[in-house]
Amino acid sequence: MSRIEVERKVLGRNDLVAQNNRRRFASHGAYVINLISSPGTGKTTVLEATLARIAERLKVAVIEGDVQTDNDAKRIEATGVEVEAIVTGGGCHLDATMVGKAFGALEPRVAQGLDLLIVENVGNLVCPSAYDVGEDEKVALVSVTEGEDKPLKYPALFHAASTCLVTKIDLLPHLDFDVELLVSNAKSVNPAMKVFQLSAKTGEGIGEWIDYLVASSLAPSDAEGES
Ligand SMILES: Nc1nc2c(ncn2[C@@H]2O[C@H](COP(=O)(O)OP(=O)(O)O)[C@@H](O)[C@H]2O)c(=O)[nH]1
Ligand SMILES: [Mg+2]
Repeated sequence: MSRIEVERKVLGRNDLVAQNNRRRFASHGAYVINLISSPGTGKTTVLEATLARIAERLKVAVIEGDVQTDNDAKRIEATGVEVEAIVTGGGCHLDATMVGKAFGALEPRVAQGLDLLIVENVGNLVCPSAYDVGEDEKVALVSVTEGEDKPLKYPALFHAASTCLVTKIDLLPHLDFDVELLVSNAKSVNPAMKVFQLSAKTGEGIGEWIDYLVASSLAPSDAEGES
């Protein structure tokens, strides 16, 4: 069997588990997002800023993926939100089986209901984009220090994601960075991409992102019954 055939088979198996996850998430009525970016883009910091503002409006839980250490899970635990860690031990992405197992551990703690499940993927712009974990949407994050060309260099992620967060905009005055060029590059790869520009540090732009998350989480789910 060629390498491509093996990869196709693995992804096919992953998709079956992801559909099972999707049914389980839907049975709780949870909207599920999968955060994907390079290491250091600000996923955990955006998550902390989001949880601090959203926890009163939504029942929310988090699955934290990391290659090594449960440092990020500890940061989320400190916010008081239910969290389960996945340490991949070197693996460059989360797959549907890992997320299903972590959700199994979370399930008894979210029995009172769950509006929103947030998955923080392993920091990597390539591998996580190929793996469906049963999410409703992938959210790509790119910070203003990473270069305007990232959507063009990593199109698979910007095809797979339907929302893009441009992070760390508080740094713009110190940088020679063209946000409009980044946004137009993201939209050239995926014309339907929703884009939010924000700073987890100052809170600028976080409100629009939160309003979007609340509306998505409280909208009636259409995931159940999908094949
Ligand atoms: N200036 C600034 N720094 C940020 C912001 N968000 C995150 N950072 C910093 O970026 C670094 C990486 O953040 P982290 O959330 O751990 O990134 P992750 O690896 O994507 O989860 C940390 O030093 C954060 O303090 C922001 O909005 N503005
Ligand atoms: Mg992190």
